[in-house]
Amino acid sequence: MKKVVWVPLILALLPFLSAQAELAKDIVVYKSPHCGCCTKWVDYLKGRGYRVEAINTQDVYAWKKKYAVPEKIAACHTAVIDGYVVEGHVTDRDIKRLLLTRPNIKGIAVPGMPVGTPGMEKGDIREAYDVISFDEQGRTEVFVNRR
Ligand SMILES: [Cu+2]
Repeated sequence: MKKVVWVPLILALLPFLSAQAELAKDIVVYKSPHCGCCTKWVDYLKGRGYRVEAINTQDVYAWKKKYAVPEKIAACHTAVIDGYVVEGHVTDRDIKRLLLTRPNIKGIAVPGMPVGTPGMEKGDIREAYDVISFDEQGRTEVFVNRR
């Protein structure tokens, strides 16, 4: 069977798998000490059971460079979990999707700061956005779209 067939199957099973699979919960977040939305995202993760080590830095771009986050999709904070880079206001759901499917990529990013993402709440407003995956060479692809 072609590999591609398995992807929808895995995604369909995601809610059941995530109840059982031991997904990583330790996450390191690099952020500016002055970034309010970053702190809100950290609180969101803690609320979802993640053990967060938040590291304040004056030079977030040094960490983005270290973790190969392409400039064009860079956001505010950069996080590392289970060998993957998570850039910006990514949801718990998409972190789980990443850790369960384990694609051959460097990480995922939510570029910009879409309103309605965790840490960017504004009433009931939900902006549509794409979660972008990137590899070590800076190649990007749509990981999933959120509408
Ligand atoms: Cu932000």
